[in-house]
Amino acid sequence: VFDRLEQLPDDPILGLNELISSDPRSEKLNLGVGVYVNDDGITPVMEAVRLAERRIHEEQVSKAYLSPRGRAEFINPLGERIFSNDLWIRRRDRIAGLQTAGCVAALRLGAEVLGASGIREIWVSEPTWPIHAPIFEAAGLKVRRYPYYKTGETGVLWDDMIAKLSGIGPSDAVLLHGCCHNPSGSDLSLEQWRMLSDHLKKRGSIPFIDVAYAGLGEALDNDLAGLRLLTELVDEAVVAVSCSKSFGLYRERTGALYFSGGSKRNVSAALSNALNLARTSYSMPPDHGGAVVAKILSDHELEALWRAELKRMCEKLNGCRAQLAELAEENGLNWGFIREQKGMFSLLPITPAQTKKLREEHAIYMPSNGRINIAGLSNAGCRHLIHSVVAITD
Ligand code: PLP
Ligand code: TYF
Repeated sequence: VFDRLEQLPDDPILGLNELISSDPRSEKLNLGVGVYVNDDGITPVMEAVRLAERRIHEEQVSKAYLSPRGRAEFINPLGERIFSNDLWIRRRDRIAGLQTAGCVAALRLGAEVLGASGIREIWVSEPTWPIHAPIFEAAGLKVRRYPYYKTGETGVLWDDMIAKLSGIGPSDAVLLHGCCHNPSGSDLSLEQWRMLSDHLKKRGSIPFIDVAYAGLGEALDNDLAGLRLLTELVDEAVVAVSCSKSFGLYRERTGALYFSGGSKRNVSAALSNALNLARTSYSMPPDHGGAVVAKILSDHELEALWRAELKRMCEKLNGCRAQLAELAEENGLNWGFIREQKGMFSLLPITPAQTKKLREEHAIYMPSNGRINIAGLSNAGCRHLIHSVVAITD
């Protein structure tokens, strides 16, 4: 049976880790997979998470099944933090969510529910995270692309984007990055979120928002302002949330999927479809990450600690951005856009052949589109990157 199968390619980003660990060069620089790293080059367990885990370890008396929906103590407080207290309360009966195995499962379940609702096509930004298209295609949706960002620039291609989306209709969904666009780091302005919301409403198309970096752009509330405005303005929206970066829970697979809609009946129907899919694929989400987030968000001190740690991570990213842009400019590279962009990633204006050269000749690892993980840059790393780019382009 298995001889009828084709060998499929590895994950285009996660695969880099293996290459890097087998590289013996001491100067190697890992700018590949999007995980936060601190100044010591490690991806730490956040202190708030460690404390929450300790309490869970002491208090937990059972590992019995939960439900396909996961923990309400996770879904509700997380929803409140994402959509804001105010919106969450006002929309109490019109937003429904479930806990998922990371944002990836939320994206997949959301796409399946959209497909079951008659959505045929989903529009994604060009460029976008390379896993988006395969997830949506696996759910049976046709993936279309709207222009979004041109490498080397600061802002987004707003006019081209909205022109491309001029013909969308009720069988189209539009994928948006909530903040810290992956891979470009360029986000819509609040005014653009407003205009896009009007456009989507007029065309009867539903937005699907992927929120994977909340708190890592400017600050939690600023980063979520566009999503909140859109939720307020459009009739219906689907929102996939990741706790991988914002809580550092990557491998615990912690995320959530929310449906926001015009009526209690409709969001309940959407939720029931997602729950049915969960039940028939993995039954229920892994508990631990959700238990940790629930513990943090139910305790003022733990939440304050988490918010402070998140703020420090955000400040570090913005510090690295400023430092890299400055050093680049000193060396004649026009990389000021890196200073203006947000979150974990920016795209370097270099070719795939040059990324290969950086890897082979200078032990600098990044995906072939030139995306760099900003967090991976120490002082020395910035210098190594800039000098290497100058060396291969001279
Ligand atoms: N969406 C985007 C835009 C991402 O960059 C990532 C990467 O982690 C994910 C979703 C996946 O998140 P999770 O680890 O929660 O599945
Ligand atoms: O873009 C990134 O690097 C992160 C991590 O299948 C990631 O989003 C990459 C690939 C993948 C899952 C997570």
